Amino acid sequence: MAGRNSGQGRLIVVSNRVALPDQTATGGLASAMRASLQERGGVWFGWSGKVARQTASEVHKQSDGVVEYATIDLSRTDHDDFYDGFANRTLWPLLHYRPDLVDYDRKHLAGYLRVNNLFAEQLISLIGPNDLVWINDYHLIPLAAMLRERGVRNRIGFFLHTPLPAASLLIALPRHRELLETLASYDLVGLHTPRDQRALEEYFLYEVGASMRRDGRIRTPQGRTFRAEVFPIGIDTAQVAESASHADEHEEINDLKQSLEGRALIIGVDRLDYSKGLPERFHAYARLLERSPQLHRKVTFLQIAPPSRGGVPEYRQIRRELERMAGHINGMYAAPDWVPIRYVNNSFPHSLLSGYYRIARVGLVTPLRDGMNLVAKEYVASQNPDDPGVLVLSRFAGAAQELRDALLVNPADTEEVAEALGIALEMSLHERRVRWRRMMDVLEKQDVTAWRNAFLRDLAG
Ligand code: GDG
Repeated sequence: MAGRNSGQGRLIVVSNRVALPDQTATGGLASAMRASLQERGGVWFGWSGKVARQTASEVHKQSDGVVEYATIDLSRTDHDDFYDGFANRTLWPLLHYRPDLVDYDRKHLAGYLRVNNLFAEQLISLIGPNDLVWINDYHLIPLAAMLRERGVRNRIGFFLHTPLPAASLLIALPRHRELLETLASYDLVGLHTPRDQRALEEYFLYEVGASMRRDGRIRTPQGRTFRAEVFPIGIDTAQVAESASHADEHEEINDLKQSLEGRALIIGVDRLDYSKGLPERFHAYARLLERSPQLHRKVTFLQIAPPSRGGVPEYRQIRRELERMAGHINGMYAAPDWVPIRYVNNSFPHSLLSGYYRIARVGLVTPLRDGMNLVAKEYVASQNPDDPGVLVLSRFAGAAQELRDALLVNPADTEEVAEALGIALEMSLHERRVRWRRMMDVLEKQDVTAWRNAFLRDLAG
């Protein structure tokens, strides 16, 4: 009975990638969907993460008693054109305000549409009459339109986990209307911030010729109506706080603490992605060391950056750049008994991450653009209430709309970030507590369960 819910249909979550029960979820979407489904139950459909000789026509099913996982494999060509190609070389940079990195190739677009059609074909057999269908992220924008073409009348919602830039940027995408107009096939489109919502409304008003109805629905010239609403995603705040409070039980956490020998720790945790502003962050830390010799040997910066999307050239390039920068900064400032930057390319279980966050005096989260940024929220939720650390946060992360008590910075302003680091390291216990409490209040109220419930209530309503 996975996913049955008091007489309603089931919840069917769709995302490009499914995090199977035995896999670590290292992305924001996977972390959030796993938390959303675990409590409510339902079906999670998407790519298995496996590249097979052929795109499989067969759906693999498994269940952990609460969630039913339904996955398909993709062929090398489909994976390369759809995932590495159109999703991650065209849409991702565009949505993150990097038109200079957009690589448009009709072959990739064809692969994107092919895989979305394949998803629609396989999904249709899983959808029952009253099921709610919740499709996630930029990989699957046209999926509702393809389901509608096949006669699906269920309520279908879409959540975009990335930012949505202004219409003037979106129109740089060749054939943008063919893709973006399909958003009108959803009943509800969810976005992280009011700015993203406005961008979507403006795109439909000025590019598509849609109008706003009195009830706030967008009406296309063809007469289809849908709503765009703001649902800032949260984390499982209580669970992260609980896990962090057991940090001392992990040998790895104690090892890190001991290795610091009393130095203050600055921590960054990001998928290795150019949107996360890592080179800018390294520069700012170097600037801090340059302007504050008294901090030498008193501070350590730990950057955890598990590689992602290695099939895309820009990701391989930024990896090389960061290795070079870390080497350069350590070469400039290291002493025989002190390494200023510890740069780690591995991923770690969440139980360890929350412990690492907890012993860090500063959480340094400086994306150039980010839909929300869950790491910022996890850092805050992991703090020791008696002696909390300080969050330094980019104004361009969606999280900055809610976490007003972080030290907000422009990540491109090296001097400003270096200054904020200096302020964070010296902040009084009283001020740290006041700021932390206010941020924690937000995170407790707007956790991942509240996010999911608000979205589903709205979709079902
Ligand atoms: C997208 C949007 C939006 C990181 N390293 C490890 C690890 N992680 C986990 C973190 C966190 C998640 O991955 C990263 O989430 P973010 O939100 O920071 O970033 P994206 O992956 O880019 O997520 C973003 C999000 O979707 C949700 O809507 O906030 O804007 O870009 O949960 O803890 N997890 C583990 N080991 C690691 O080494 N287990």
